[in-house]
Amino acid sequence: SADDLTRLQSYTKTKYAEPNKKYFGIAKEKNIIKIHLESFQTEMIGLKVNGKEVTPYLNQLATGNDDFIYYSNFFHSTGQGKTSDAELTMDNSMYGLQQGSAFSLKSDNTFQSLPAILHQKQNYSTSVMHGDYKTFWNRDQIYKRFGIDKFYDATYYDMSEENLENLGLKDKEFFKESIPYLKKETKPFYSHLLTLTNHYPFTVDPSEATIASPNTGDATVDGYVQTARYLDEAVRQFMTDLKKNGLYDDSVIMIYGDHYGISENHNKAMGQLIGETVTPAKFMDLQRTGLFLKVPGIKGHVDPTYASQVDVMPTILHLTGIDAKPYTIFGTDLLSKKHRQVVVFRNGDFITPEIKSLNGVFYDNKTNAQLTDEKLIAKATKIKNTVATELEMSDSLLNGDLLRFYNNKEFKKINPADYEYQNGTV
Ligand code: GP9
Ligand code: MN
Repeated sequence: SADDLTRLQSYTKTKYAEPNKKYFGIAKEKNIIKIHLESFQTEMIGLKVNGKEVTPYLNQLATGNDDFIYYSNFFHSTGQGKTSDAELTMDNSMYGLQQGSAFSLKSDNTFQSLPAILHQKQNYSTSVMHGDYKTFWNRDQIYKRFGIDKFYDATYYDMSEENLENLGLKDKEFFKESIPYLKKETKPFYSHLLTLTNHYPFTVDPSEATIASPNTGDATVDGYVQTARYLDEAVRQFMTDLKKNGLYDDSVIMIYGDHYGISENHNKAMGQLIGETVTPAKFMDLQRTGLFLKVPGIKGHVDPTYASQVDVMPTILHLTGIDAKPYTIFGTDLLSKKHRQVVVFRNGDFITPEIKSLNGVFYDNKTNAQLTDEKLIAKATKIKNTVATELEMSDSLLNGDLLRFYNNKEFKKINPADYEYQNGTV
């Protein structure tokens, strides 16, 4: 009801973090290229297998000496909706559902999404590109509610047998074929490219495996190293092509992992790979999926701020000079002095620079030793309660479809009937 909306907004209002004046509007009307790394975990950054780097290109970006800010403590907050939860969170600054995928279950809801805001405020054209068919995760329905103009699905790509691996188009081919589409987008554009090859069960054609298997004896973990390398090469190739086509310099580029690739079932082999036992606390450390952010006018550096996918929307809003205040969102701008460093996981666990909360038990984040200090336990308990409230609020938003009651002066309601995703003719 409208009362539930009031309750929700009196909560989200308390989370508003003012923009940092230094960066507000610095990326106004710049193209935004968003690259979704399937199943990428930053544990691969800097990791060597048999003396060889798994992800040499991303490692280079992660030094901070390239053009990107590397957020080294950036986590996913996805649940059962996996990729679709990551997309929901990135573009709406809310959490996925406790059970199932909001893309499938809440596709008739009203949203006030980042792509729609960018379109309405600064005339961005918006698109998604992906080498799978448009009905997967119900994307062709929910994207209409997000106000996404164009959806280049598999029908826009050459899906010949030799171009496929696992769920769909191979990443290198996908990026190559996406360049002409990007070039045709009306500027400024907000384009979201979703990769696919680094997906369970992590298979790669032997002729395209450019790093030797770590031979842990676990096919999932072994394969992951090789598909992560393939993904790394695909991103490098795409960056080179963006530069060649004049799309690199003046664009905001963000690269992020969507969710873990390696589940608890593979803790033993993962431990062998990283040379460390994967305890439950260590498993939480492995939920870092990373954010690399290039903003014209901001020099590359490493930023250890704790953050998650929910924080991206307010960050992009402020970079483009749109105040996040009128929007009902949960994240806080990464560049704001008031950014909140509590990372909320979908199951109610959380992590801060100081504390891990896992299954009701608190740990020192650095040492992973159980907390004994009364003061810290009291502090952790307090945070745990706000985390529970936060998830409850996000659930109420989705389950009550609360944004339908919100007459936001700063947002023109989306009519899904205005959107239709044609098939490509490749
Ligand atoms: C499918 C792809 C994978 O199109 O995005 O989704 P996931 O299985 O990772 O949720
Ligand atoms: Mn995924």
